[in-house]
Amino acid sequence: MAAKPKLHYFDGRGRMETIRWMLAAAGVEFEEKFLEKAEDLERMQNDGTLLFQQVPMVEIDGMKLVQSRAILNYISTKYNLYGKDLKERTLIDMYVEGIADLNELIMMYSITPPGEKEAKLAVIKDRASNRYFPVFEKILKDHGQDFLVGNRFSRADVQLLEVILYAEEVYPSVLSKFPVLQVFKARISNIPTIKKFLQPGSQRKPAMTEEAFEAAKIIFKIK
Ligand code: GSN
Repeated sequence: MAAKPKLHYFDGRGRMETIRWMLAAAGVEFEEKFLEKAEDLERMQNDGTLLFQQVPMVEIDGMKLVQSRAILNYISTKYNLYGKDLKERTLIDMYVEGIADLNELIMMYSITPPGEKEAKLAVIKDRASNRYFPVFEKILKDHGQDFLVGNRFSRADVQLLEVILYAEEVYPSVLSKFPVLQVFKARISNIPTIKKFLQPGSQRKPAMTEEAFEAAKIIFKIK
């Protein structure tokens, strides 16, 4: 049996969390090695393990993969979560890049100083309600299928559910005007692999706390 993928990152969401989601959705067990101090990252930077001296890094199938998007592309392709042909794959790419832009806004919000949070939250509310979620509501409504692309479960469904949950953490009523997305959320949350990942005790990470951010700042030497 092939070794389990091994994820190298700090013990928080950041740029690894979507990778955790994707492996979990695919039903793949994985191990994690958490960076705890600056020296843990320095060691990997000095021994040539990290192509660009950065994590996330995932050991999988004899490779040491870096760059979170490349890692997600590999996992999604390997586990048939990336469409049946080039056109479906490109649709999925467009959808997940939009989702990633919203995800990035929410990730940066979580590490924004208190005085600037209100303005950032207003941008998230506007983008979620007026730019991103209307698009996915319409796609699902227009084709009437259970999944975003090709009538089949894909990474786009996984990543949309992930960002819906993050958006709800900062803006609980965000789906109130999107009935189709409410049904989509319930449906994707009930897929057995995802249902398991959503349960307490899984490898899913909680929202970034002040404490976790302070720890990450030390590891990554962020001023
Ligand atoms: O998506 C990616 O994996 C890369 N384009 C960015 C990875 C990155 O910024 N990694 C940071 C850790 S916090 N990431 O979200 C990192 O390893 N910083 C250490 C450094 O020396 O740059």
